[in-house]
Amino acid sequence: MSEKVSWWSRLKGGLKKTSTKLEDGLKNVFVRKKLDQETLDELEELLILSDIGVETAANLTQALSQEKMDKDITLDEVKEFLAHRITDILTPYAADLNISSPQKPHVILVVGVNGSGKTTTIGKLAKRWHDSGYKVRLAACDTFRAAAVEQLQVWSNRAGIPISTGKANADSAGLAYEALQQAKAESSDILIIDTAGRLQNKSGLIDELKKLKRVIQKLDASAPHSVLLVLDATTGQNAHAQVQVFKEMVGVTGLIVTKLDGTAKGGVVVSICDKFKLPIHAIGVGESIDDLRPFTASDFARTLLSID
Ligand SMILES: Nc1nc2c(ncn2[C@@H]2O[C@H](COP(=O)(O)OP(=O)(O)OP(=O)(O)O)[C@@H](O)[C@H]2O)c(=O)[nH]1
Ligand SMILES: [Mg+2]
Repeated sequence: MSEKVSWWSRLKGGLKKTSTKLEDGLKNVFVRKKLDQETLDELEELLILSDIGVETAANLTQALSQEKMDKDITLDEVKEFLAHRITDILTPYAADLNISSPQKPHVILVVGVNGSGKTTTIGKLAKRWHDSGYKVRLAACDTFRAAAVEQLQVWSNRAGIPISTGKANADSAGLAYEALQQAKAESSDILIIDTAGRLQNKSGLIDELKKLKRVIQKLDASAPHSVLLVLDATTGQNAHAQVQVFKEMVGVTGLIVTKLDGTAKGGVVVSICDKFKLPIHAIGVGESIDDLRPFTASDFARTLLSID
């Protein structure tokens, strides 16, 4: 299989739950030939139920109404219309993570709630950057669970990437400091810091993240150069609350949305782009390393609408 074909099929497979729900819904809504108010209302409801977001759903429906009200319309035309509009919404936010900061290493702090996919995502990103010639170091600053360190160590050993670890319950800020010192000493290009999952409403844990930031800034005032928030798509609209809090508390620079394969709530990606205007650097559509992929607006929109 060519790279492009395999990526398509992985994306399609990964978004299947969301796209099937949307496609089935659209088939039920567009039973009349002419576009009328009832059909539009049903469409709006369907888009909201697909987690595309209340405001975004209203805007999309409004746009369709302006163009097609009382005119004949086919299911395929509706799908094309929505895919185009959604591509327009997503395009400004589909951006690879740029790691060409003048400061070396480029420090990436990875944050997110429990189990959102931080550690596995770090493993995948680290391997990819390592394979393309960057010198990478990992910092296992999730010191709450011994298993968390081991989990990152597995990725590090597999790919031959150096890792900084501390004892259980060690001070995570101190460990991050040491890791950055080490990364500077060995001229690493990238330092990726894994952190403990935390609920956005637990202020103690958020305070620790802030402390970690302050401490590494003693070595490099411009660090961290990226703060990646990893979001689990299966949480649907709750992901909005997560973005809001992490953005206020630690200044998120970009997002990674995982587990799109496990949910019919994949539309949440659209509402998050529309609302928070933050770049999405990658999406996860499965557990294997090839399932973490760059986020491309048109591919995502067309897959969502089941257009080949
Ligand atoms: N199906 C699916 N599973 C995923 C994806 N990304 C991560 N996972 C799984 O989600 C689970 C949790 O991932 P972790 O990387 O441990 O999450 P974490 O954010 O580090 O969790 P904590 O350290 O406990 O906060 C693992 O079993 C991963 O394999 C994805 O895109 N799709
Ligand atoms: Mg983890």
